[in-house]
Amino acid sequence: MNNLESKKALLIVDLQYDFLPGGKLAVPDGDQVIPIINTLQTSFDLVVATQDWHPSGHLSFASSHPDHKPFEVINLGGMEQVLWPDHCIQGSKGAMLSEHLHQNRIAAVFRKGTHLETDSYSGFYDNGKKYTTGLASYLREMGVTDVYVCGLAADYCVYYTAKDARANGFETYYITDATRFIASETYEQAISDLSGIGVRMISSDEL
Ligand code: VGL
Ligand code: ZN
Repeated sequence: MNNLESKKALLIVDLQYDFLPGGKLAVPDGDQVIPIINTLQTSFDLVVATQDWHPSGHLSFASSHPDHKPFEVINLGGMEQVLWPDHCIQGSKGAMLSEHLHQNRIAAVFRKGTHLETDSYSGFYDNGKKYTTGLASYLREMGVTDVYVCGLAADYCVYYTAKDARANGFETYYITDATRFIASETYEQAISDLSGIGVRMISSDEL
């Protein structure tokens, strides 16, 4: 794995209290990835994190749509939108990265989901690709060639972040044991989509 021409970045997606057990949108067993990711960090040239960071009243929240309940799907700005419980509100405890995640080696944190009217699963763009977070330019400027994606949730933000990393031309790896999903159906779909576009599935013990 030690190719001198490559520069590997670890992208830690949304390791925030609201996605961990006890959080507003808890991912089952989400906390189990933290020790794995802490160990992994030392094998990378660059470690970057993303942070879901919604204003209150965000239109991805079921609470913003009085006729709907969490996990229902609506049409929002021409796209299918799953309605979520309120989560990761800017400045709240639930939006903080877990204190159990080692953060000393995190060089930058990219915040997403900040536009009221549009959701953003990917760390690179919002779902309608109207706005960029600057992550792709940053990784390129840092000379990164290979991106390894982990964190929460496997079937939403980790999936879309891996997809966009690949679309941006990075050699992309999805670390299967360093992520957990919200639902098994969406997870199966995500894995098959990613495999179809050349994202490689890898386990942390191969790193
Ligand atoms: C996420 C749903 C809503 C995630 C973020 O981090 O996977 N999922 N917002
Ligand atoms: Zn969100």
